[in-house]
Amino acid sequence: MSRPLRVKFILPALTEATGPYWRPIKYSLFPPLGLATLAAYLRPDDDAVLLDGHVMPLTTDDMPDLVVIQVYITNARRAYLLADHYRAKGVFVALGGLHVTALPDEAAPHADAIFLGPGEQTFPQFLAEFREGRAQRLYRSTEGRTLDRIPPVRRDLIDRRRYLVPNSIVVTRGCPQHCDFCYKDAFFQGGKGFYTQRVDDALSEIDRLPGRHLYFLDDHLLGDRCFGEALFEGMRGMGRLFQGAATVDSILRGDLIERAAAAGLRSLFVGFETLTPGNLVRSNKRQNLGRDYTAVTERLHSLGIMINGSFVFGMDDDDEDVFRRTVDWSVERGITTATFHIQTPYPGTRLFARTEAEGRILTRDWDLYDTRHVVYQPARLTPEALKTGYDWAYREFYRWSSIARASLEHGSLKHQAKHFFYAAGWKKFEPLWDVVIRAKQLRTMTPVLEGVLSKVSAKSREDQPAPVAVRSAEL
Ligand code: B12
Ligand code: SF4
Repeated sequence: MSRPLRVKFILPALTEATGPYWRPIKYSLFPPLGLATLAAYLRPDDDAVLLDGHVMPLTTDDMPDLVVIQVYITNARRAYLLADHYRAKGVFVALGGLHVTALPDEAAPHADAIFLGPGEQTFPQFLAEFREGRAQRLYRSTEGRTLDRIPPVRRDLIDRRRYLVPNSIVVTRGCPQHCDFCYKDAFFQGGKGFYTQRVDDALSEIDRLPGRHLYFLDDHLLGDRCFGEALFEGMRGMGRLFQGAATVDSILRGDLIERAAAAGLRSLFVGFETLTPGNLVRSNKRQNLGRDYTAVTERLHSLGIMINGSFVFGMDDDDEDVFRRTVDWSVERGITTATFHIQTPYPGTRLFARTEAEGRILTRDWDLYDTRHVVYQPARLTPEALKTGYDWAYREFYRWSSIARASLEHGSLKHQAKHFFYAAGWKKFEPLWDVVIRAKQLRTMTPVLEGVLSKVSAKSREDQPAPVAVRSAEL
């Protein structure tokens, strides 16, 4: 057997984490789950460390055998600098993640090996070959993707005190939809674009997580009905409170959302994206077309589920009134938190290819591709008007008066209070969060979060007796 390896996993900070938009709490939410997933493929006698540049200083004076770096578009510059530094010292550097997959030719000169697509199949193959001294330059994930029997995520490498949501979890990969602006089709090219864990594996991982609160980081938690039904059945009676993300059509279809609420779903990130049908058609977001957005908000509210609405500004049908229309609708519909994005054509997406072919890409400075800057020529707005409108929308939505008005849209006093404290807590108490983060006391806030996420709705079935967990073999 070969000697044990010393491996260093690094998530370099996104550029904005050091810029004027930096909100320490936003970057202290989730630990680097992708890297902890990869670390699980090491041998028990290997020595691993995991550094997250958002929450801790990066030391670079060491000499590990292998450095593994996760590259997002806005940390790419910093990732390449780190990679160059370690390679100059003779350390083997592996680069992977969304940006490497989108632009392998850009990443390759900074790495000894690059990885395209998800790492569950390629990384263990690489490790075996690396130990034998015959690592390849390029590993591409293709057919044979599966999450069956993947080893447990190396959560022991995560310093839980540094995160508000150490219990983040992903039980699926990808998404069944094909929106033109999304990373998904490019990242999963060459193999399956949506697949799930076995339900019993997912339930076991949930079981291993301490406390009550969970955050599912899956792109689309309701994307597979059978999987969702079994997962939520299994979770009933576990006493969990959880958050996740889903599409508007999946909320309106069948009763999966009721099952999720009964299992403890308390807040959902919903991709509304635009209130204009023409934009949906052009961006191939067909699952939203003709859907009654108001019915979505009503259904979620009736189940006591708070809504984080995602909206994109600057699509081709958007003009000056898009900002006011979107904010007014969100406040009137009682959306709890909103995430606004300036449309951003990520390299590798169909949106990028189209925008580039039309000569509308204004800059290739990837640091600016953070959905807060205008990097392309909008059709019906000037870049300045788009940026000004985006900034205005955030200010307007999170004014005290807007938060209060949106809260009052809910029927019960408890739901109103929850909405108010959740939205205000997220955007209005930045100095308090900073103090808590500096004192490494984020976990003391978890009970507060759990309190705000507690049940409000009479319609929830949480009180019913818990059924026996459904195992994936029974599906
Ligand atoms: C958590 C998260 C964040 C965290 C990131 C920090 C962190 N701790 O990870 C925070 C909150 C900071 C964040 C911010 C933003 N995010 Co974000 N985020 C996510 C989210 C929900 C989960 C990431 C995750 O843990 N995935 C699960 C793990 C298992 O997968 P993974 O990380 O991709 O790792 C796998 C592979 O990539 C690969 N891999 C990765 N690195 C390496 C390295 C090697 C060597 C190898 C072999 C393999 C490998 O192997 C891993 C296992 O398969 C994803 C959605 C998603 N479901 O992935 C969006 C996502 C990454 N975010 C996105 C966006 C748009 C943003 C924001 C711009 C949103 C905004 N306006 O605020 C910002 C800023 C990002 C930026 N500036 O680039 C997009 C990215 C689009 C793109 N093309 O880049 C995603 C994909 C959401 C989406 N569906 O559109 N985000
Ligand atoms: S529904 Fe969301 S995750 Fe799925 S392809 Fe569209 S934008 Fe991407």
